[in-house]
Order: sequence, then C-alpha cells, then structure tokens
Amino acid sequence: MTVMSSTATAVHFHDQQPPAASLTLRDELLQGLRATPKRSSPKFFYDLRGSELFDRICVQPEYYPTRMEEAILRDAADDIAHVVGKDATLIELGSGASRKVRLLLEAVRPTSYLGIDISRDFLLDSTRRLAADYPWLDVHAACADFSQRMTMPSGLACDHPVAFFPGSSIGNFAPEEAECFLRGLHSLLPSGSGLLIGVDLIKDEAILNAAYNDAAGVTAAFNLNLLERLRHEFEGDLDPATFSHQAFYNEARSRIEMHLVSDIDQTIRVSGEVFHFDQGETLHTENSYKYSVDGFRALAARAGFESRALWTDPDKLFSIHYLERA
Ligand code: AVI
Repeated sequence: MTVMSSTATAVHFHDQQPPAASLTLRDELLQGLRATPKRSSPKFFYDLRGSELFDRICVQPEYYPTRMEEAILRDAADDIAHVVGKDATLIELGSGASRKVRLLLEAVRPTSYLGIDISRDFLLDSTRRLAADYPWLDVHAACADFSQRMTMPSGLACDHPVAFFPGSSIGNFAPEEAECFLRGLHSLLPSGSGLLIGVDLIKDEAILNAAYNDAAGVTAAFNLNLLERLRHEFEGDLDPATFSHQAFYNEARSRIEMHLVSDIDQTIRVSGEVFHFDQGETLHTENSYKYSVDGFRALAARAGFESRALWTDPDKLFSIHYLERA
C-alpha cells in the first residue's frame, strides 16, 4: 500500500486499487460477458466520466433518492449526531463527491473522515475539497473496491468507527451479497461500531420506473458509457450506437433492472475475445434492490447489526438506518 500525504491539501491517500486493466477486473468483465444471460457488475460504470454522469443523475427531477436522503440528513443531523456520539471516525463507503457527508460534519464533529472510492481522480479531487473546507478534520482517502475485503489504512485513528454508506448503494448488491457484505463490515469493525446506511424503499412502480428513465437521458448516458469504457480500457471493438438503454422495475424481485439492449444482431470484441449478441439480447448491467424497513432490518440482523434508529421522509420514499455492530 502506498501512502502519500500532501500538506497542500492535507489528505492522506491510501492506494488499495487494483490497476484499471488488471487481470482480476478484466477476468471479471470477460466472465460476465461469457455468461448466459450476459451481465456486468455495476462497479464498471464508475470511471471518471461514469462518476460525473452519476453525479448528474442525482440532480435529475425524477431521481428522488438523492433529494430525499439529503433532506432526511439535513433534518435529522442533530438526532444522528446524538446517536453516533462523540469522537467518531466516519468511514464513507463509495464516497464519490463526498457531498452527503457535508450535511453531517458540523453536527457530528467526527475526529477523522475516511472516504473510500474506486474512482481515484474523483476521490482525490473531492477529499481535497473536503479537507480545504473543514480544516479541523483529519481527512483520509483510500482508493479501493469496497465490495472486496478491505483493511483499515494505517495512521487512521479509529476509536469509534462509524461506517457511512449512503445512496442506497447496498441495493446494488443482491440481498444475499448485501448480507455477505455486511458480514464483511462486521468482521472489519469492533463491537459497538456504527453503521449509518441509506436504503431505498419499495414504492409505486411508476415512481421507480421514472427515476431510472429520466427525460434528459442522463441515466441512459450513464448506462451506455459502460460501452465507451469497454472500448477505451478493455480493447473493445464495438459501436455504442448499436445498443440502447433499458430500465424497468421487476416487482417479483423488488428491484430495478438496467440492461444494454443490442439493437441489431452483431458480434463484438472485448480484450481480443468475440461475443455474439442477437438482436434484442441484453447485457444486464445493474440491479437496484428496494426494501421494506422490516425487510432491511431482518437482513442486517442476520449479518450481526442491530437496529438503533431510523429516519424516513414523510412520503416514505427513502430510509436511513443507524445500526450497531453487535
Ligand atoms: C449508486 N446506486 C445506488 C444507484 C441506484 O439507484 O441504484 C445507481 C444508479 N443507477 C442508475 N441510476 C442510479
């Protein structure tokens, strides 16, 4: 692990990222393309452009999760600070633009902050801005795939760790993977640690479908950007214009599914390997699971986290749970 510290920005940087075109990432990608039906992990969305597009999704009028979660954080910041307690180390998983944590910092006043994200440039940029805006905060950044087993970076004071996992990113895991992920957090964190986690709620199908099919086409561009990434980083020989964005709510499985649909019968190449798509065949790029409050509490309990507090918006579109590691 490389640790760099810049006095200009006062961000301690911990590099735990596999190189972009490393064997493991490439293998994972190719494995998904070889599978039937074809699939790709949502983590492949987040190159620099993908992270920027995701930021734009968050401000689309149809994409309620960000707006609702931010409103809840703003309204409940003092309550959250009370439940979290003093001298916390906030560890944000998938920190992206580190925007939501800003809504908590003044109220919670943690001693340190660790942002973890797979998108290195984006992470460095956002944590530098955070360090500049909150000079009293000890800011750390770890470039890592938080869905894999992680180690706590050295040099980070961690007496009272509180993981912060906003945005309902937990919904991008299948429920059994989510449970396994929480078990991994359970083994990383000492007893009494906190987990403040945003979870999108089951709701009217029309609201869900609109959120993943915004009129401005930003979600479509985000989905299609995966094909650009295949071209530039994984020697992809394909025409992105021959694929279309598709997103719909699968009620039986309580999840939004995103796909890239091939508009024509075609053969593409990725990293020297040939893949055939029939017309209408899809590459399944993301699931976004929605939960009931009780359903999520039960899942967390199976992974060793006990419910301590819950906040929702008046329309019950989104929820934020505070869980304690047993
Ligand atoms: C990051 N994640 C929680 C988003 C979601 O809603 O599942 C990703 C996203 N995909 C399309 N729009 C947003």
